[in-house]
Amino acid sequence: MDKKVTGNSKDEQLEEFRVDDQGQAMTTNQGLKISEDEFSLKAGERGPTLIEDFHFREKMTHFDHERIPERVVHARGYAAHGEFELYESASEFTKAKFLQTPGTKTPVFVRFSTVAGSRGSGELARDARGFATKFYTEEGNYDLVANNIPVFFIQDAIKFPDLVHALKPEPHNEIPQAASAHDTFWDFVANNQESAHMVMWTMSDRAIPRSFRMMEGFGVNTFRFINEAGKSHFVKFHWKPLLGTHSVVWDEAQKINGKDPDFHRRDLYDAIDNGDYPEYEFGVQLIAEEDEFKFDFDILDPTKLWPEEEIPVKILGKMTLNRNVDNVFAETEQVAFHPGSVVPGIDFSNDPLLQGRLFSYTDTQLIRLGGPNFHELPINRPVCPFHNNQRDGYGRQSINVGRVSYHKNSLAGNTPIPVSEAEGGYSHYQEKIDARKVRARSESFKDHFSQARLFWNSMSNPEKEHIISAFSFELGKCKELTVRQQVLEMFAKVDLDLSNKVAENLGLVVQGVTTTTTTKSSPALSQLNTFMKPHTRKIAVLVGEGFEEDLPTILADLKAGGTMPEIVSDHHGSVVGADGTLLPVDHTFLTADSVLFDAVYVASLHGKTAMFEKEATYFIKEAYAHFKPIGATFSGEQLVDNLHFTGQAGVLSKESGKSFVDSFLKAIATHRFWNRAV
Ligand code: HDD
Repeated sequence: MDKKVTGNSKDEQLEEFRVDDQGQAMTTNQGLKISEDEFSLKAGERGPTLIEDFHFREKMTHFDHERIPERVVHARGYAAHGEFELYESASEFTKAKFLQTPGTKTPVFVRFSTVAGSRGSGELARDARGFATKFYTEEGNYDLVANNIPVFFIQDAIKFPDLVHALKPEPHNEIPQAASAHDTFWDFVANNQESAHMVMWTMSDRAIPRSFRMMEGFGVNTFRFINEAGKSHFVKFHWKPLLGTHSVVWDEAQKINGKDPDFHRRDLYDAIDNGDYPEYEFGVQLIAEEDEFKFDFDILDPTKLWPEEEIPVKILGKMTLNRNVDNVFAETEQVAFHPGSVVPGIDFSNDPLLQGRLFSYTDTQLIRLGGPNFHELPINRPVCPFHNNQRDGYGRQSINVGRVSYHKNSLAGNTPIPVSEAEGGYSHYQEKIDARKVRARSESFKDHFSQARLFWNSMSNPEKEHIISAFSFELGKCKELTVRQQVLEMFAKVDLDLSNKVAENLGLVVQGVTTTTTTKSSPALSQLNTFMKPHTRKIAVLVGEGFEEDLPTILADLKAGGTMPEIVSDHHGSVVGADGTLLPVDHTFLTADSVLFDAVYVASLHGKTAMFEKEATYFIKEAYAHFKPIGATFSGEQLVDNLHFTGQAGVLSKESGKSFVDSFLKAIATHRFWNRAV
């Protein structure tokens, strides 16, 4: 077979492993053609199945072994292929080859995930999102294993099992699934106050993203860049989505989990399938080694972010996700990330969370993927050659020829052989360390509240209100009053007003707590300052029979503006316009719901059935309550008027034609109208 040439070295490599079964004769795994696949071999038509039925045995055994352990965290995930293109050389800071020459393209594979839930859980859980990227570079795989939140719950990896045990469903009844709203999680928070900053983020809109395509990614840990001259800079990694950072509201998130628990994966899959490729810029924050102690926080503390206004994010390139996987198990489930997979020019800091991560990831793959050869799975193979003396183990695929599997040797000319740094050999940064072995935490890690408050100070009013409701929801689900009280006292240290408002909702009182005083804020943290674009936003267009002849033009203009109008009506098939035009119906009120759309456009008052007005009214009311843009023209205006929504922020009903389209696109770009009277 000719080798596939796509210009993407990973795609070309994967092609060698793709199997198309269509049109082929069925065989056993031994290649034996099968003549019958519906009846097991029996002693007589009504008799018992015979053990000699090798086809039955093979088929059943394989099925019995289909499942592998899900990831201990980040079990629910979805992935896509793409490429990273460098805009600007980073050679001043790192010698990593894929970051040297502008225009260099590197194949990538990205897996997004929720953290707490099981593999089948709903995707709109209030949770951090994983954002793990494997760069298949010429120098080996580089993994940037990031989250959509820039800080972490704990400062030392030894506490990770405790955190995860507290967060996961409680062990005595395995409740609740994919939710932090329960006693053990909040008991952990109150008793491990280093979690304050990240909890502020998980209670914010960041924890309920609108789409994987609309969230930032943060490497969290502090790494090092090393340049050709051996100079080191501390570095934090960022992904910035070109569609901006957007979220849904909590009531909506909970409903989406019921209406479409696959909402985020469907969104990613469909966007790539439609050619609306998700794009993220890659940026770095850099601190020269000599500036390590110049900040009012410890730059190695993973519960601290580096404010972007103080340490700007330098944009180096762009990642585009342009290909869905062929097989979710083979690729998405079997991909194995590791923050320790680095290339020359990228090194580690002493961040104690990172140090522990460097152990955990390989260890977990050993049980999850069943042995030490997971690097040979097609999705995990580097695109560059790999040679060493590691041998054997379950599922070994390479056939290493020759008799030498040790170093040093003379029988194979002492190869494979380590090479010098000049020839690309990885050499660890020679940081000087003069210390005693201690089990301790640095004094400089002890301030848990200043940055939690900085985050709070940076929020707009609606974002603050969402945080207050999130705390009220989560603590309201805790059964233990002592847990609620301890958490209220803890967050009073962040902001008394926040804590008092939550306390009021819980019927409790907070007393005698001193709030941290920082007045600093970081505008980059508020989602109100993100990119606002209408692109790829889904509009539910409510249409009944006899629609006006201008409607198809309006829909075409909305599409040309980058949005995705979809027709919702009271029956499947088509709706018929006043002039006989047919519009194919995409969804009915039974199969769609306002929570699955970004905006609603009401184009008719009546449908074929009496249900139309009732269902459309419900649809509009819900979209309104979720602060979404609502457009209405023709007889649809009447429906919006009946609800007294006309004239409210983000409700457009007294315009028509092109001016309606322009205003509606602008409203869709605004995302939500928080100043609406509810
Ligand atoms: Fe982790 C998976 C991100 C701290 C141990 N982690 C995992 C994934 C992401 C992250 C995105 C999913 C990868 C995938 O899609 O396959 N983890 C983070 C970030 C952290 C972090 C940004 C904070 C800086 N993790 C962290 C600590 C430990 C782990 C402190 C343990 C010491 N993480 C794991 C793990 C997982 C994992 C148990 C589960 C599945 C896997 O590795 O492959 O090893």
